[in-house]
Amino acid sequence: MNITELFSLKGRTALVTGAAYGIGFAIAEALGSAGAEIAFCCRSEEHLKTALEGYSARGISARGFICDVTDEAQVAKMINEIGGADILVNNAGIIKRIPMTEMSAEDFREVIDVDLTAPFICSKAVIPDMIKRGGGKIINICSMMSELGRETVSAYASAKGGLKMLTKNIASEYGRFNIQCNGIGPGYIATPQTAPLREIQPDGARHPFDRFIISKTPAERWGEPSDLAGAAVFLASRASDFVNGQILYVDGGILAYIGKQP
Ligand code: NAP
Ligand code: GCO
Repeated sequence: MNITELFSLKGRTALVTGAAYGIGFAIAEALGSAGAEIAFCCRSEEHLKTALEGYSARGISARGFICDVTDEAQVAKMINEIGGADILVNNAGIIKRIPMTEMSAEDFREVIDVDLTAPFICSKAVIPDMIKRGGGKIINICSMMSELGRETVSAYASAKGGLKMLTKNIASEYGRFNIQCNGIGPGYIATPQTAPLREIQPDGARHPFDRFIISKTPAERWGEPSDLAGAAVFLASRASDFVNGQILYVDGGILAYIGKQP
């Protein structure tokens, strides 16, 4: 097999959850550009419509579904309509930035439900068909918070830490069926999810957290969703057939760096 074929996704079906915009959209675009047939989901009709226009404008043929990934019946219906997936990217996610002692159990559970239980639900739904097909790829979108904590993100860090271990467990339990389950751990990426952390201040200054992240990133910049494209194609392709249970951090060096001296 030549190197181009090794990274080709031609003839594969990829389902990317939460891919109406942000990281999911960029990953779906990359997988589509590598030849995969794209299916994606989100909860909002408006987001779905805009996303379909976006994929079409980029020459990507994508099928979009309204599906809340925390709802097992909706997930089963979507995967049945897709006809199964060779590649599943568990990308859909939310965050609630609340000091832990002020966070309700309901808010905590909602974050766990989307960021951890939903990847379980979606993975459980695709694995039986992947086994019948002779194998598959599951990619879980983890986080810096799979390794680190910080104020106000207790639910999110708990979910992303759990997602790292779910990744390792799926790899352990289903590797013998030629299913590879790996994670991508993005650093701080400029998307709607992190927009509040990058808001320009009333005096025109950059957000303090924005400046903090720049000081903690050797690349001295926020990541762009497109920075994740290569890692996603690699982990979705034959090139990673002997890679299993790994988290590939695409973080501009944050996890390696103590941070710039003030
Ligand atoms: P985002 O901009 O908030 O986009 C989230 C996407 O998920 C949207 O398309 C949203 O569409 C969809 N979604 C949310 N809840 C859903 C649900 N229950 N069912 C189906 N779709 C749902 O987030 P992002 O920054 O692109 O992040 C994507 C993933 O990367 C998340 O797992 C996040 O934790 C992770 N991550 C982000 C960063 C970062 O710095 N941005 C870094 C590391 C990891 P609807 O609202 O229409 O459903
Ligand atoms: C936050 C951010 C982070 C990023 C990402 C970092 O509030 O700290 O939202 O959690 O979303 O997960 O990898």
